[in-house]
Amino acid sequence: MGEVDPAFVQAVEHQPKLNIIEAEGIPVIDLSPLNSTDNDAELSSLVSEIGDACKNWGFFQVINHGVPLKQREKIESASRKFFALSKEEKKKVSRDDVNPMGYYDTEHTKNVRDWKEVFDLTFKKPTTSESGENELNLLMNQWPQDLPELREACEEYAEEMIKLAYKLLELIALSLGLPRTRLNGFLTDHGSFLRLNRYPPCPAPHLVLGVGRHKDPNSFTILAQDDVGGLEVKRKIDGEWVLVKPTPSAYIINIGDIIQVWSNDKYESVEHRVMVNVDKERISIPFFVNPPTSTWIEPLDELIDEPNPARYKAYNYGEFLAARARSNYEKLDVENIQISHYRI
Ligand SMILES: O=C(O)CCC(=O)C(=O)O
Repeated sequence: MGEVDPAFVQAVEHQPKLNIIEAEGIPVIDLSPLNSTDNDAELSSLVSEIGDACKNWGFFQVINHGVPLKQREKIESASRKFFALSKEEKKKVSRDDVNPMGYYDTEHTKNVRDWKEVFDLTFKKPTTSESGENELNLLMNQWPQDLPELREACEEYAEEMIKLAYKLLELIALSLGLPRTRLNGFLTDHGSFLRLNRYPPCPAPHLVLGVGRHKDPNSFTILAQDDVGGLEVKRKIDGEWVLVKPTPSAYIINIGDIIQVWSNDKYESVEHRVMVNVDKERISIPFFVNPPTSTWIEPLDELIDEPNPARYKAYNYGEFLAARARSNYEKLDVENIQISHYRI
């Protein structure tokens, strides 16, 4: 296998093993009970499956989720066409210091460059978001001129993702013993965003990662992956990296830092990373479900009491993201901010 630019090379302890363990155990949860309004027994068994998956894995897959296959095929095909454009065309819609939405191929995770290219999109109206240092960043989508189908596919898909996000948020609330709509207010005026990831073939997949090990800072993520595979999850019971086997048309859901804090550690955000392939490209499409950046994140009142006091101080989500963003685009010598910094 060939060599690669040292900027991409992981420290030896983080290099992926190519003899893969497949995580057959990652729960696959059927959401069809949500379609029958009057079957309480089925709903409560679904809620306990969700609770067990959140507690034991922090990851699960959902089937019969209600997202039309057509929308998924449309966005995947448009993504492939976008990434097939020349570098020059893609650079015309590059993100920059002012607007973090658009194309880029230099993201770093844990200060090592990721083997990937990315296109980020927001579904809020053109807006400004306050960063930690009270700078104003403009969030504005950029669309390649000659690929109108990309915009249509992304807009339709994002609508479906928001519907699915509410279903999942309600199930998670119920699984924590909360009223069904307890968390819904956090998605009003939400700052969720959609990412198109392409992991090109790589001559040295044993040295690099498509995305380095990380936990998601958001509430949860809804991920579509193609049939190539590469997503690995750090299994809670033994710390082994295990591959999430692609399940056609399923979505992979992972709990992020915000749910860990809201739930006061009842659920945990789990580390994951992406391996790349020597001869195949891989496409994945995460939808990051975010509350507005103005939200203060802290354990929910209902989940704290005397024997279980709050384990985190409140933090401002926009400031947290702004601190993270500084390390996403350049190699720094310090670890990026984590929720552990707010532990009481
Ligand atoms: O591509 C994947 O499977 C996961 C992507 C991911 O973790 C990310 O974009 O943060």
